[in-house]
Amino acid sequence: MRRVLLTGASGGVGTRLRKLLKPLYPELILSDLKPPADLRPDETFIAADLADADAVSRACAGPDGKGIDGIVHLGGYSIEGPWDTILQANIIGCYNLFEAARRQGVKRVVFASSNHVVGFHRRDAKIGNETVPLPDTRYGVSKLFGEGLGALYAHKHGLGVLSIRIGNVGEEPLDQRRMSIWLEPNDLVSLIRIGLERPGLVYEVVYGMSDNASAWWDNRRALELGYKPQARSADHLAAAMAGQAKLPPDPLGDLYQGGPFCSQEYDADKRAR
Ligand code: 15L
Repeated sequence: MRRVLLTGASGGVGTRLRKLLKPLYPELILSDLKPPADLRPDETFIAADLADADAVSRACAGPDGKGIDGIVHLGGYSIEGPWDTILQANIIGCYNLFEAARRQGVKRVVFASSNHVVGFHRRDAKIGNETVPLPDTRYGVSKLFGEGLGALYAHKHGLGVLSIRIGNVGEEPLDQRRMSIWLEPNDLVSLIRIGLERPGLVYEVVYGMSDNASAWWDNRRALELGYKPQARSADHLAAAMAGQAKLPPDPLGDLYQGGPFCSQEYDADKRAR
């Protein structure tokens, strides 16, 4: 696995990953709508709008047109948004990405899915990767679509695909909800390496979280695939509680794993069932 394309390289998670992946994959190719402000001379960048199939195809051909081995697909719209935004960036964009990967003979795709695929599961439930998805937003639905595409391209077209249902990536858990779903960046790199390098991988879904004592997810599949999370959210409890104290009350969101993504636009209580 030499030539790896990182989409969404200019975003928050992309910025962290770009630095951590470069030593592992020296031929790392970065892509996004615009280059990172601090792009270094030893970094390769290809601009691509995910909704533009030709541009995505050019990115997957690599800087010299000789192709790439693997893709870490972080690109797209990373929170809830208007339908057309989600449609272009996450639905059409993800299709363009997998289709370009198939045509270019890319071996592996790591798809950055999200905890919002299962956001309407309650916090008092422990769920695995076979639990029925309950997306909490149009954004969550688009991530479920991406997981579906990944499964299709793995089983029908022979790509190896890992969907990581990422919790929240950062140096520390930001609040009480993130204590359960926090993913330290180096632990994300460990999961990405499994997706890019584990021999024989066909299609897998794992949860992207560190070693969180209050987790709502049974991540045994990730452990079976060799994941050994190093960071523990319990070591950052004080920081998370300080963040929690600054949040507005959200009794509805507090019931569900997706938190504020569930309470946003919520009006189910206004209908008789
Ligand atoms: C996500 O999927 C988002 O991309 C990120 O911005 C966070 O909001 C995260 O979920 C979360 O649930 O904390």
